[in-house]
Amino acid sequence: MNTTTTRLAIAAGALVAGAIVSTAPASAFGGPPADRGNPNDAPVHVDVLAPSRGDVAGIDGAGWFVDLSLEYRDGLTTAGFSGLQLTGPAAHNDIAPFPGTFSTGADDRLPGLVVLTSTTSSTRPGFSGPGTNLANLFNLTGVTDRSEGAAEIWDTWLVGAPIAGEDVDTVLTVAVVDDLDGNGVFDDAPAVVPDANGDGVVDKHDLQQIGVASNIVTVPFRLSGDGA
Ligand SMILES: [Ca+2]
Ligand SMILES: [Ca+2]
Ligand SMILES: [Ca+2]
Repeated sequence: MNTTTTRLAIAAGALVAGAIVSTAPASAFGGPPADRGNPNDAPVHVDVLAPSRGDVAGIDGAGWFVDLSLEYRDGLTTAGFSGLQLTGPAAHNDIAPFPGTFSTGADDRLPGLVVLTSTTSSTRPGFSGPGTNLANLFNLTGVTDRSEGAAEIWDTWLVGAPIAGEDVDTVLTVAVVDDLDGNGVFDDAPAVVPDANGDGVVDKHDLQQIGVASNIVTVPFRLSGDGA
């Protein structure tokens, strides 16, 4: 083994050891590290770039980000990607040059994506509790890498209202739903994820029951109630 190979082996060993042992910083959340799923056997791979596990995010329950990287192994067509998106509430909604609708429910630009929080409001207009698919609230959607026939899409949401509460622990859950209607496109995210396994909560287990095309990422973090 030459020096370069040895260094690579050591680095790889350190990465593996890190993945198993050291990704769980001491925090108020306890338990195992964030569930990253298994990226190796699915046609879509989800990474949550923000928030990180244990973060205390935002201002008065708003002003936090959800920032995603979604890699579709078979490219943009199977992603159901329908265009670049720069959108938001009120005057920002569905206007040139990168129109996209803005509401709760499945995203018009990336229609297989499901984004949930465990504390999503059930009383705000358009929101129906933790099963509410928040994907169509994302503001900025673009294509970052198309090498080797795949498509990596970055997708970002600046949360403008305390839709998941404040001064509260929550869990973000992100996945891409499977091709449920068999049209060859991952375009089947529901507006509201049902309690499919009937255990009284809506979480990753219900997504597993519905069927997913990706890993399911869960990130426990806290929504700050502090002002600016
Ligand atoms: Ca949209
Ligand atoms: Ca489909
Ligand atoms: Ca359930």
